[in-house]
Amino acid sequence: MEELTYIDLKQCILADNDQQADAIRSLSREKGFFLWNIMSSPGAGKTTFILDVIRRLKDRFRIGVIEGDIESTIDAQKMQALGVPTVQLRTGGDCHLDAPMILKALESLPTDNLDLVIIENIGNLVCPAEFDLGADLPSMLLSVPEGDDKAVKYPLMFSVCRALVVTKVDTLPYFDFDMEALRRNARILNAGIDIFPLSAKTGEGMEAFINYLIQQINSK
Ligand SMILES: Nc1nc2c(ncn2[C@@H]2O[C@H](COP(=O)(O)OP(=O)(O)OP(=O)(O)O)[C@@H](O)[C@H]2O)c(=O)[nH]1
Ligand SMILES: [Mg+2]
Repeated sequence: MEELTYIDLKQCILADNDQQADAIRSLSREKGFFLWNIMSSPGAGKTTFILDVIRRLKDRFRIGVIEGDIESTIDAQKMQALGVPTVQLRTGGDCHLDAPMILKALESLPTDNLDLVIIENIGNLVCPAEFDLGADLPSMLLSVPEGDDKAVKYPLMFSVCRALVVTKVDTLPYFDFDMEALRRNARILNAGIDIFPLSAKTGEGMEAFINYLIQQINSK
């Protein structure tokens, strides 16, 4: 019998992605900007959180934004309204951003004059975790209403992130959310993960995260 041709497309796609992620790392080193990737499920609070971070840091760092969405420019318009250079990536159905998309977006940003590039990834707790974007800080948001069991149910995302922001803590009185259980389960997967409970709505906990981010950027 003739030998069967077998091509593992996922392996090919991820290998190609990793090469492009290395190219992003070289570019960010050469140009001197810090790349911060933010992932979460839809509606966890990425845009609200990023807008608050930009308001707090835009006089200190030159910031640019890459906004990933399946459709619409709603979030990108909010970023642009704060006066930061913004690129909208419309995937038209793809549930994640990959390294070639980020390289393309970086071509449209004034990277010679930026200190911090923020990526708002597509709202999805699964697929974005598989794609290395060459970020200096891969991070995720988990909001209190989503529940404290998500590290157990979606382990890859918690494994690949260096920072976990637990947002919407102002809603803790209304949900059975066990912060210690979340910390425990996240650290089983990822012992070194840095965890920040906060609310982008009330500002509680924001300063601790901002100080962490400044320290990360300055130590690149
Ligand atoms: N109570 C409370 N609500 C919040 C907080 N952060 C965001 N929200 C609300 O959560 C909803 C979703 O917030 P977004 O910032 O749009 O979430 P997102 O993750 O960017 O959503 P997608 O881009 O669609 O994935 C909005 O109604 C926000 O006002 C918070 O800290 N506390
Ligand atoms: Mg958003």
